[in-house]
This record gives sequence, C-alpha cells and structure tokens, in this order.
Amino acid sequence: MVERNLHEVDPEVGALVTAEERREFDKIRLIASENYVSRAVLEATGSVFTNKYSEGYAGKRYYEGQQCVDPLETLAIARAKALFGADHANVQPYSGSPANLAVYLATLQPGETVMGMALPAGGHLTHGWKVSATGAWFRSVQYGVDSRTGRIDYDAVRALALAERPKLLIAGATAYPRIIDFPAFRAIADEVGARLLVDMAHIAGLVAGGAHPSPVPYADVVSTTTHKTLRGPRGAMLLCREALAKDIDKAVFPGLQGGPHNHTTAGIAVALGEASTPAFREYAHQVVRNARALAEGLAAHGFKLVSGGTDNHLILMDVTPRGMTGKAFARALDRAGLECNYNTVPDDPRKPFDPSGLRLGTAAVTSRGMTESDMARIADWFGQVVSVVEDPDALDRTAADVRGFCAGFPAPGIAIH
Ligand code: DSN
Repeated sequence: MVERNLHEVDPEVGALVTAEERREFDKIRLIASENYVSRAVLEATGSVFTNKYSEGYAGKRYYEGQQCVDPLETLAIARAKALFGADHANVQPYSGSPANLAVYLATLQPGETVMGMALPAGGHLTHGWKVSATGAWFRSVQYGVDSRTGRIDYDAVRALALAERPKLLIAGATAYPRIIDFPAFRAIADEVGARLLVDMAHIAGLVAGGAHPSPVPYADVVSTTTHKTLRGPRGAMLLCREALAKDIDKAVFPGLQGGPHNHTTAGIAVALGEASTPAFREYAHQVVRNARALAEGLAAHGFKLVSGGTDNHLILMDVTPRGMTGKAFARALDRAGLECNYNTVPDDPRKPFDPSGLRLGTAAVTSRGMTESDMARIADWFGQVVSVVEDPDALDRTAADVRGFCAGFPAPGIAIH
C-alpha cells in the first residue's frame, strides 16, 4: 500500500506546515527561547515512537513491546548524564513547567516555602509566581534584581532566604542576560537548609557547550527544557544527585504524568548526541559572541540594555527611552521580518501585556551560521524600524531586505535554499 502524504491527506494542515517553514526561513528569529532543530532531530521526533505507550521506566513498564523504547530511553539518559556530568537523569517530563512541578512534588509538602525569582524580574511562572500552581499551593517568596544594576543582588537574596527560610531555593531565569553565580546560590541554600533547584532551560545549550558555568555540581536538581539553546525537540529533562533520583522519578511518573512521549525522547537523544560534538561547542560560544555583538550594536543605536549588556544568549532592553512600548515595537519588527517578544523589564511601570521591553536571543540566528558582522546588520535594522513603526510600506520594504538577507543562510531542518 502506498500511503498518501500529508499534503494529499490534509492539504489545509500541509499548507500551514509549508507556510511555517517559509516563515521560519524568511525571518530573523530572535525569540530567546526558540531555535531550529536539525533534520535528524525532526525525523526522530516525527517517528513511529509516537505510536507507543510505555508508562514506567526501562525494565519496569506497564505495557509490553518495549524492545525499542527501553534502549532508546536508556540511551537518552546515558547521553544526558555524560553531557552534563549528572548522577541521574529523567528524560520524561513533557516540558519545563511539568518538570519543575515534579521537583516541587519530590521535595515539598503543599504550603511549604519556596523562593524563586519573580516573573517580572526575569523568573518563570513555575518559580512560585502567584498565578501558577507553584504560587497558589506553596508559600512563595520572590526575589528580584537590583534596580540600579539589573543584576541579582546575592546579598539581598541571602537576606531574604535567612528571613523566610525556604525549603526550596530556585535559581534560573527566562529573561536574565547575565551569568548566574551557582556557588553563591549553593552557599545560601546550605545556610538556610534549603534544597537548590536550578532551572537552566534557557542556557542548557551554553552549559553543554562550555559557554556558561554548569549548575550541575551545585544544585540538588537541575531542570531544563530541551528546545532552547540545547536545540532539541520540545521536551524537558531533570538531572539530579543520586540521593534524589528515586523521588524525582516517582514524582514524574506516576506522580504527575502518564506515558512518556517516546518520539520526543528520540529527538532528545539525537539532540544530546549533537550537543556532545566539537561543532556544538563552537556553536554555543558563537551564540554568546553574537549576543554580545548584537547588544553592542543595539546600544550604539541608543537602545537601553538591562544590566548594560549580556554574558549569555539573551538581551533585554527597555525601549521606552526611544519613545516606544515593547508591544508596538515587537509588532512593527515582526512586520519588518525581525521576530522577538515584548517583555517586562525590572521594576517595569507598565503592565505585562503591554510592557516596556523587548527580549532577544541569538540561539536561532547562530544555528543559521550568522556571525558578529550579521549582528551589526540586524542592530541597524532595529535602528531603522524604530523610526518607521507607523509606516507599513517602510516596514514591508525592510521585510523584503530581511528576506533577501536570510536567503543566504540555510536553516537547519528546512529544505528551502
Ligand atoms: N516560555 C519560555 C520562554 O519563552 O522563555 C519559558 O518557559
């Protein structure tokens, strides 16, 4: 039987897939949490492993037929442990939020105190923000960044921890452009008797490639998504010390989840293999060099960078001094072919749905082979767009220029040349 392909079976969805490929190819993608996976990762993620149920762990499943899933998951775990130097890895969490919730389940009782970075300061919903289950079902105290420097004030974190005595201290962020001092967090956790969770979702690829210090030697548990700088499929992992291994595994399954998404596990295994290569090391360092170059270019165009620059893949900037709001500027940039997201900045006087800032990242553009000189060009486009936000024709002309520019950079996983 010759089976019909997607475009024949469902032209409507097929057309949307093709359009998304075109969109991702034609645009400069600067959303700090996104990337391009390789064709190999796409193939593994789109494989027949999506057909299989396998609740449990290798050797202890609740379904028969695990002859291929067991070695696959075991391989992904071995690669994760080797790449990050961890005692134990769980590759089953569906994504970052369930992964973090599993850590709460493994280490806390409802109502106990957790301390993480506040969402508007750059933290994540699941670090105890009030609208998240982690803020509703636990007693959450939140730290921010220093208003003057835009950086974490470790003395202030310590003072708050001493006053509030959290059981779980969380380090890690979604919008923090500087290196996080993991030894400092460890020392604070030890002083107050807390466990330390590091959410390295944004920087996992940089850690894997040696372009950011690793949290693994310092944290009790490290959570990460697999699809940001790590360049894998949408999924997550937990790495932990041996002492917590059983509790973490029990929290993921059966505590929170049912069957793992084996097709995602396949994609994660491939991505971890790719991340173990010298080419990925070079990639991770280029991501950081590109972020620095983009930050310098944007600063030269008069944009105000939170903390004055970046050490990682991410840039946060306040666009209000240029007479803009984050949302209006992000919309105009998107029309001009430059994709990013509006974001709060520390102590933002504006609301999260219409904040003062933009967040940018260089993981995706670096996957296309762009380098520092290309970042200067991108910064110039930012400078150009800010003066024509109300002029759709000018934005469309920039989009045409951006398309021409992008045509010179192959996009992993996308068969457009
Ligand atoms: N939503 C992700 C991000 O964009 O950073 C975090 O989960």
